[in-house]
Amino acid sequence: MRIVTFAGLLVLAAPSGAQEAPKTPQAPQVPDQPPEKALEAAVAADWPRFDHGGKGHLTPDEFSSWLITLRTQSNGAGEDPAKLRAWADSAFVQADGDADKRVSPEEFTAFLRSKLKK
Ligand SMILES: [Ca+2]
Repeated sequence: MRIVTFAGLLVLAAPSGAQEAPKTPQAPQVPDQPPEKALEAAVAADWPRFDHGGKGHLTPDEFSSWLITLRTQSNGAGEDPAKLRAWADSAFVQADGDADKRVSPEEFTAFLRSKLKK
């Protein structure tokens, strides 16, 4: 009996709440990337495929091939190549904000962002 009583005392003496499982912090919710970040990440991921030689900018040809690739991915193939090229050439002028005939990653991202907002 003494042992049982002693055990009972221990239980009674335990501070209330000690039996609760420790609170595990909620895993932080990982929100979907905001579109801006997703866009930057997508540009960064694909940049090496189109910036031949890792120059850090796109030539008009590289820009056109990237843009036409993106457009073909979303619209499917079958558009008139000459029209696509003319479209891409005019887009290059829009994207090349400082008109140095090169499109930097920042210019490219800004250009795509401006298109996404529409
Ligand atoms: Ca430029």
